[in-house]
Amino acid sequence: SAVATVAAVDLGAESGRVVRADFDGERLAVREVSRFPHTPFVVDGILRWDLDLLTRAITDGLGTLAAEGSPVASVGVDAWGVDYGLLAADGTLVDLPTCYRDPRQLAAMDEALAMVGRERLYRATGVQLNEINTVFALMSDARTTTRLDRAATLLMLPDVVHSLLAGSRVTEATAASTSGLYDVAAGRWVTELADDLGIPTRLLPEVVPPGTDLGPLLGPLGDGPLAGTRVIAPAGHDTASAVVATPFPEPGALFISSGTWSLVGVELPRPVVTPASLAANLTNEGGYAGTTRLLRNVMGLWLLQECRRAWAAQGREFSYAELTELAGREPALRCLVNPNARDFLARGDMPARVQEYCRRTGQPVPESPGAIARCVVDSLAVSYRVTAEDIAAVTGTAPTAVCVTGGGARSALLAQATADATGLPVHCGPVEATSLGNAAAQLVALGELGGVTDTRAVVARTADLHTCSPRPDARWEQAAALLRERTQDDDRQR
Ligand code: LRH
Repeated sequence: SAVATVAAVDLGAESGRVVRADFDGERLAVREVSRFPHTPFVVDGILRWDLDLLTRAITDGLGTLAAEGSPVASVGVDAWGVDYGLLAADGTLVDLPTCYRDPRQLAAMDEALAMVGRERLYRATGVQLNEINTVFALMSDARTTTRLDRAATLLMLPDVVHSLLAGSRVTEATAASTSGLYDVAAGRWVTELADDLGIPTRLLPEVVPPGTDLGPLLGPLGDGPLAGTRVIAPAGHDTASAVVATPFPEPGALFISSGTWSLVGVELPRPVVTPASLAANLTNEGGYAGTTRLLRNVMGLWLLQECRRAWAAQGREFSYAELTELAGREPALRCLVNPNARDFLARGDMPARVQEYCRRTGQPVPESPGAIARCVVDSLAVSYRVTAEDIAAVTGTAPTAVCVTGGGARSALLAQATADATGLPVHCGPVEATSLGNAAAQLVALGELGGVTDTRAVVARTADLHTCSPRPDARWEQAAALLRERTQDDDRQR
């Protein structure tokens, strides 16, 4: 049968990629056309993303795809949440987008808490209190820079790229939902909150649902080999795209979108904003087709990414496969860190910080890279268990299985630890869920796929999936109790 081809651009914190997706009515196949690593750097005292490199690499990748000769029906961009670009009236960026790991956001969050309180921030948006949220970056912009004065509109990062591709000036709803300034239930910016925090509401753009056609691809590619290609917004938040392509072999399963972050949650018809969800600090992010993703951001593979970077700087290069191999030879559960402690948020010497955390909390200090990686893997698995318990308490329904997607689904060690810690079967894959979900939203908009149920059936048919069974071991339950205590201590120090 005829094949529809679309391009999914997926921007991650470590690297971006342009992916070709082909749907033949039966199977959805994705293939990476190009991949481009990138690193944030400091400009004018703030950590920023290298958007010039990213846009050049995206255009080059689309050029490579065009050269393959098949017509490309559409292109769509997803990226990590919370970060944004500021556009001047002529559509150009006023400066490079800032990075949520800049320490300026910690101080801004503390100020916001003092000004309006945690409960108001949560009730207005359903979004967990997290120093990475857009609202705190914008507060810092307003108080310590003049960048907002030069801007006419704010767009979330995927839509900054869409604006460069199609000249659009709107932002997509799932991306907006990560900002901490958007009410997912009501589908509107919470302008009263923005006003009270000193954030100019004139910057907040029109919000459109995933699947919106943003116009024809402009520029030399649109005028040339990609004439006729549309720009279609997918679920712009990468995690939302990953959930679209999570197969969910049983209803009510917990998803873990596992990359730089581990996003651990469930898909629900509507937000849950209650005293219990506030106390558990679970977030309600916008999902595809009006769903809600009730989840927690767990710091994720970031800890291992930064460990690798630190070791590489000392001339010791480890692949993820080598690291998990070394970690697998270490005994489980010797020491545990709270991955979400502020200690681990910023870039830096992560092995030393993991060791320091263990020392400070009176645990055995892991010395070798294998022991440190083991500590990280166990700590993530225990965090997943705690999150699963919190979600069950808040929704009244205990998950019966876990679906892990993204790069983290490659790690058999992490999958086994997750199964053991949660006591649940863990379904692994697809690794490419984000790109698949991005492509699927475009294909639904083009009328090639029926919707999310259809998408998940296609993904289950196409992808290489496997299941990991839990092994009973009471130590994980004790570890979960311990992690809860440490998390309370860490939060008290905030
Ligand atoms: C994962 C992610 C996550 C958070 C973070 C900033 O890539 O999008 O959901 O929002 O990045």
